Amino acid sequence: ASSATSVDTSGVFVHLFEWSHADVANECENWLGPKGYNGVQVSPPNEHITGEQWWTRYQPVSYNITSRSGGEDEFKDMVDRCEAVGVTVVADAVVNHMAAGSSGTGVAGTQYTNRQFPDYEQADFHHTTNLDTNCAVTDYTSQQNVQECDLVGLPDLDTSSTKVQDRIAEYLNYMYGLGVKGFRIDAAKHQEASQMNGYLKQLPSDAFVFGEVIEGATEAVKPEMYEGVCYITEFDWAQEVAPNVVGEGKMQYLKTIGESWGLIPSDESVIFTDNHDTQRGNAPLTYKDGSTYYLLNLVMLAHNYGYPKVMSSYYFTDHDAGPPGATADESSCGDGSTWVCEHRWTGIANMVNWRKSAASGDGEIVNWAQSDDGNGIAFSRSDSAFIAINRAGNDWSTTVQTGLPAGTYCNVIKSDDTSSCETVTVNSDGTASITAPSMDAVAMHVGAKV
Ligand code: AAO
Repeated sequence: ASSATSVDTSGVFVHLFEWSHADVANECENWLGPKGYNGVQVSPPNEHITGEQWWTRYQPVSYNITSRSGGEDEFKDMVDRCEAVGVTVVADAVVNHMAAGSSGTGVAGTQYTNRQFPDYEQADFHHTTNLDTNCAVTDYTSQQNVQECDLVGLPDLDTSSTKVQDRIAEYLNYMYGLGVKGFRIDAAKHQEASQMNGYLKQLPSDAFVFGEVIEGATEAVKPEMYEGVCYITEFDWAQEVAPNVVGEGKMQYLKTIGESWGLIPSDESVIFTDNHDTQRGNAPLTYKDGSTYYLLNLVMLAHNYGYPKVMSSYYFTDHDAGPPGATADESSCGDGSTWVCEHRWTGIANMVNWRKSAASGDGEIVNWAQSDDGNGIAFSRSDSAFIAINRAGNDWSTTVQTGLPAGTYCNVIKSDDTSSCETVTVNSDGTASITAPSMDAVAMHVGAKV
C-alpha cells in the first residue's frame, strides 16, 4: 500500500456525494483544480436499482457505466476534464454484492432475478445448500459470518472464486482504462483480504485503492488485516478527535493524533470528518453543527496524519432522501436547501493548498504552542505553513514562532487572494503576533505570500 500510487496522499481529496458527472467535471475546472484538491470521490458509477433513495447506488445490477450521475460518455468527459486539472477521479466500487430482491430492473434497463444477473449466476454468490439462499450478516464476532453471509440482504459475491475475482478486476480495469486512477472498495470488510487482493493485484500498480473497513472493538474483522493490500478508512479518527474540538477534551491533546492513539499507520490511512453513512448515523459532527464541524475540518487538513477526504453533502433531514435535482454550482452551493458544498467553505478550501505547502518538507509538526487553557493551539510544518486554531469562547492573541520566512502573508482562513486578503506579518526571526478569533483560526503558508 505504501508503494507509489498515482495519488499523492499528502494532499487532499473530496467526496462529491451524489453529484452528477457533468457537475463534477465543472467543479474540477472551476474549483477543485484551482484550490489544489488532488482527487474527487464520486458515487458508484455503475448501473444500480431504480428508486429515489441515495442508497440505490449501493445495489449494483450491472457494471455498465450508467447511473443517476450520468452515462459513460459523461463519465469519461468528467474523468478527462478532472485529470487535465490535476484531480484524480476515485470511483466508489460496489463489488462485494449485487442488488437484493427477487427481481428488478436497473437504471439502464438490465433485468435480474434472485441472485442472477447478466454478469453472475447463482453459484457465483455465497449460498447455503440451496443456491438461491444465503445466511445474513448478524454476528460481527465471526469473520466467517461477516465475510460469507449477506450484508443487509444484499447477495454476497463469492470472492474466493477466481471467476468472480476476474469479473471484478475486469470492471475496475475498464474504469482504469477510462482514466480512473482511484477506487474506494465498498464493504471491503465483508471480503476476506487475500481474496480482495485476488482482483486488486490485477490492477496496474499505480492505482490508488482504499477499502471501507469499520473498526468495531469486539469484532473479528480488523482494519489491520487489510494493511499491505490497500489504504484503509480510519473511522476512529473523527470519533477520537471530535471530542477535543467540542466537548470535554482539549485542543492541546491533538498534537499526537496518530498511531499512539491506536489509529492505523498514517501512510495507509484515509481520514474524514464524516462520510455519507456516518452523517446519517453516528458522526460526532456534520455540516449541521456549523462552526465546530468547521474546526474539525481545519484540524484534519492541518495535521500530518492520514490522507484527508473532505465530505461534500446535500442538505437532508430524511435519512433515505436522495440528492436534490438542482445543478450543483456556485449558485446552488450553500443555498440552504440543495448542495452544502463544505469543500467550498473558505477556510476548508484554502487549507488544501496550505497542506501542499506543509508537505513540501518533512511535514513534521513543529513550533507547537498552546493557550493557557489548552483550547487554542498553534503549530507549523516544513517551515512553510503555520496555523493557529481556537475553540475557546474568547479570542486568543499571542506571539508565536511560525517557522515561516519573514514577510507578509494572507490569512488564508479568510482569503487567499494576495491582492486583497487580510494579512499577517512574520518578523525576521520567524515570530508573528497573531489573533485566532473564538471558534476560528489563522493560517499562513508560503503559497500565499503577499
Ligand atoms: C437498503 C435498505 C435495507 C435493505 C437493503 C437491501 O436500507 O433496509 O435491507 O437495501 O434491500 C447502503 C445503505 C443501506 C442500504 C444499502 C443498499 O446504508 O441502508 O440497504 O446501501 O442499498 C456495515 C458495513 C459497511 C456498510 C455499512 C452501512 O460493514 O460496509 O454497514 N457501508 C457500506 C456503504 C453503505 C452501503 C453499503 C456498504 C452496502 O458505505 O452506504 O449501504 O453497499 C458497525 C459495524 C460496521 C457496520 C455498522 C452498520 O459499526 O462495525 O461494520 O457497517 O455497524 O451496521 C461504532 C462502532 C462500529 C459500528 C458503528 C456504527 O463506530 O465502533 O462497530 O458505530 O454503528
